[in-house]
Amino acid sequence: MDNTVINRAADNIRILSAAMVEKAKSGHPGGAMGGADFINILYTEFLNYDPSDMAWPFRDRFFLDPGHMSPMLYSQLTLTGNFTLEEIKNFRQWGSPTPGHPELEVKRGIENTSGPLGQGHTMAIGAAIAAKFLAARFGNWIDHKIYTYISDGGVQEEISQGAGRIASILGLDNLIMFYDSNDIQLSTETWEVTIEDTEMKYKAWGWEVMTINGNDADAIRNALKKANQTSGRPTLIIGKTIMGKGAVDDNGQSFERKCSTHGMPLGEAGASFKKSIAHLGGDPENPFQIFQDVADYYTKVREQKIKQAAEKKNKIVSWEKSNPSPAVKLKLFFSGTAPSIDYSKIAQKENIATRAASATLLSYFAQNIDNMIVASADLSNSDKTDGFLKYTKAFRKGDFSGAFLQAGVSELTMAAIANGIALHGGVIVACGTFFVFSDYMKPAVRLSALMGLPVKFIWTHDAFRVGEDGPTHQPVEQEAQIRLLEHLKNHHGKNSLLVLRPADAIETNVAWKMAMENTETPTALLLSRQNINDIPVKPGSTRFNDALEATKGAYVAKDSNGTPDIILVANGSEVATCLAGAEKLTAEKGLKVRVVSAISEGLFRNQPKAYQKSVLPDNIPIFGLTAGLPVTLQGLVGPFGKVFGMQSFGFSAPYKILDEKLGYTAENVVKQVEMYLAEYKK
Ligand SMILES: Cc1ncc(C[n+]2csc(CCOP(=O)(O)OP(=O)(O)O)c2C)c(N)n1
Repeated sequence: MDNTVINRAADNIRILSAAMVEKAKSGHPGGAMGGADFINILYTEFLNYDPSDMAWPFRDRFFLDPGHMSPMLYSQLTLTGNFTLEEIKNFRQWGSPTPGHPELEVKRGIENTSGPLGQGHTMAIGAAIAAKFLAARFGNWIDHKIYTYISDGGVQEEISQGAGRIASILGLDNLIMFYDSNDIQLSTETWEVTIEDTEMKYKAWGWEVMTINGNDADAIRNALKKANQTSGRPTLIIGKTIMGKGAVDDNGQSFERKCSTHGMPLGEAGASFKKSIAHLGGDPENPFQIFQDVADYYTKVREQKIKQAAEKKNKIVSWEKSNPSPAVKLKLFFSGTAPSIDYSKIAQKENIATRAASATLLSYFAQNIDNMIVASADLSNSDKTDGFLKYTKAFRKGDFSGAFLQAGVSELTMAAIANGIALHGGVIVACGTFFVFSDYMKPAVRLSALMGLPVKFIWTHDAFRVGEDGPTHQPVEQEAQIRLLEHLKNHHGKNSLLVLRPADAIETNVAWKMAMENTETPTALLLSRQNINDIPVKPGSTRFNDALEATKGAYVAKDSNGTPDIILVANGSEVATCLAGAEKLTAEKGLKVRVVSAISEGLFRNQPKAYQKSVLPDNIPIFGLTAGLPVTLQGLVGPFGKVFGMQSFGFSAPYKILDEKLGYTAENVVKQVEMYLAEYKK
């Protein structure tokens, strides 16, 4: 095949990428210049998409892992007509659609936010799982491919271990990964930090692996053809590429394979920008151009892609006509609408742990929601995601009729996969583990929050009451940490994460309702290991109706007769402790006590001030009780309030002993409140 124009197009991508970085005076040109040949062939000859309708649900997807190689993606998407030259000239500038690292924008062909190495390709695995899940339900015409692009950094990140393992155990033959193996990274050459045989590693996991010259059009084409024919396993194409391909210095000598071109403009790195552009066939005075022959070629590619997509769309329309009710269902799934469920009808046993209440809901979901995937990192029987599993089965290679992902012990991988499932669309996703291990998941939770993905994170064993397992398993500072994301807005002005720690079983119904109906950001559910006494029903109400008030973030769970002398505020199981303390304060000390259940401070802060003041007036002393750090409730008690919380890591002992020793009893509430009131009145 004549590769003249293809190679010119790759050089054009190299020129645009180098020019973007040079103009911005910041960015990463070298990797982008090396990867240009692959992405160019992928987008012209293999990727099935509609350039005029990039969000078409049945497109192939391309997930970039090394976000620092954004110039390569933006340049590619400029050739396909999704970005303008003007926009890429504004690379990394305020308000431009070409930020330093790509930020999710499906309509323009950006399938995922990337930057933290390793997560991008793991999200691709999530998308591949979602595609298999939908194909198992609606037919093998859902056969789109998920392509992903990884670099040395992504391969070295620990998350790639979980991703590599899961992709192969599930036989994800709809996943094709290109490894841009250029032997260069940021500070060093790759040989200085690893001697691993990456080909053997992926083969050992069960991948199909090919090693090719990643700058050779024919080799790339052949590898992609072979990958597309591979069945039963994912494919890794190791492309040996040249960092900074085409870069030359002032003397016209090669300036390729240099660490310095990884992360700075060519000129700054020691190459000659102008000579490099000329060497690649561009105009050094005006590098932001698309060559005429390349533009003509891409016009044809564009027409052909639109035509091919139209053919597939027509086939889908015929499928829809012969399968009207699945077609309606599938549309509904892709609309992302929350399922309509009457949460008041989901009965709970009395005085149970909130993780057990969550299991009841998950069992209901498994039987009533057809597009939900739940995952657990080898704790399904403890985090009670087994409530879901009981009514379905785990995914197996070749069988995606189930809806449960046994992720193995890999919390970060699981969270990034959940993000990828959500990114694919058409599927609701939840994943569970112990709250203390949210530490392992945080980088993916952060990206989920940044992208506004409706992933549900189920975190059980929410406090020191894990008990005998001791401090390694007892979250203390985790709630304060994770609630910081409630204070942080996403780019659409929403709290970037909704964090819910329900106080009893029925509040857990409401929490799950809030989680399912929150289709715009991720939600975290913090659930207790131990049983909790239910909050008493208010006269003439139902517990569900009372608990519905949790949708405002905080509500009065039990009020005093007349203006309270003291307000106790808590969330989770400490609400029950506060209620017990309140009874004693009234019976023994004659105090009028209000108890507030604050499931989410972030949500409460979004309510009108009048509501906030009606729950927590600013002229009444407020006492907070938390099994987390005192700072968890500091914002709710205000400057003159007091919070009793943990001062240290937990301890290994039965949880009731811990409650006694650490002061989480009605008696200690009385004592602490008395001390606080004495201080307050001074
Ligand atoms: C989790 C994470 N750690 C560190 C970085 C900073 N970083 C960006 S690129 C890079 C080196 C990666 O080298 P490679 O993946 O080989 O890319 P190339 O040099 O080929 O462009 C590092 C350490 C990051 N983006 N993400």
